[in-house]
Amino acid sequence: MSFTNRSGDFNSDGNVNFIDLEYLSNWLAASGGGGPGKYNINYTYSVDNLKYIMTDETKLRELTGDGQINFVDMEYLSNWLAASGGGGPGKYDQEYIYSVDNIKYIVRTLASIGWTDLNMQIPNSNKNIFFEMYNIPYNIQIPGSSMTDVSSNNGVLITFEDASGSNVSGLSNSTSGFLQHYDNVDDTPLNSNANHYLNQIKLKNDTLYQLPISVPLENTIEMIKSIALYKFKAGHSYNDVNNNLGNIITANTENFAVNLQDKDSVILDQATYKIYVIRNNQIVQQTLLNRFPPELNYPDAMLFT
Ligand SMILES: [Ca+2]
Ligand SMILES: [Ca+2]
Repeated sequence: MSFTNRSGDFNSDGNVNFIDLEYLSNWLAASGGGGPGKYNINYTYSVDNLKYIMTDETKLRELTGDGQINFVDMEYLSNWLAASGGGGPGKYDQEYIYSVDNIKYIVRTLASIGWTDLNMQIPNSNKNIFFEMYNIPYNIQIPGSSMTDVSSNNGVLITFEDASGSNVSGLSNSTSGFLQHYDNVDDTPLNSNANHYLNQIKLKNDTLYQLPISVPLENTIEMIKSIALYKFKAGHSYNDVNNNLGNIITANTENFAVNLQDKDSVILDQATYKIYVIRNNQIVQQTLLNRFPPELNYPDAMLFT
């Protein structure tokens, strides 16, 4: 099941409707009114003997902007349902005025994006490039940095300039690999032959890497719009269809403007802060990327922010 993160979706099925109102009502009754200290606990509602829970994730879907789920949210949801004509698809992200109190109500799509909601522009094409990356900081702890806690099993996504809307052009997957932890000999070159073009890229110990993923090309020549990590929220992962929410952390690639062709390989290397384009078994382009944020001058990070 794929879903979008929406305020008011208390039963986590992607839509907001009367089922959520009932779920919320029963959880409030079972938990004794909700609010602080009531999250992540399974409450059994004595009337129907079913279990109700609001997790940290669903807590983010509260409706009134106070960070808590309580009776005020139930009233808000009830009024939105009445004003919108029952909620459901097509009713989100627009304001409805409730005729009884003449106040506006809205159910919003939230910033969190489900991994399964990322759509590929053209999943199948006879043209493609390959993308891989190395030496991404592993599990670093820098307060305020979105790279904090980036670890293995997070995703990678690539978007070309001509991808439309929210589509992406390439995604890591379970066969071609989510981020993996390199925990081995420091400074191991991608190719041990000193004359090989990949010899200059060296794996640092205790870093993350992404093996080549195929990125389908729509046109003969493409340019990359963005390269990003997808960091799953705590308790979420790509292989849990009900819990795969995360945040997108984008690399600063404004220096990188290369026309890519069919069968090119693109390698992003955090250790050299470069992005390499390989064509016909040679490096045809290497671009030094901006680090983020430059004024902080982190020792290892930060191509991604
Ligand atoms: Ca729902
Ligand atoms: Ca609230």
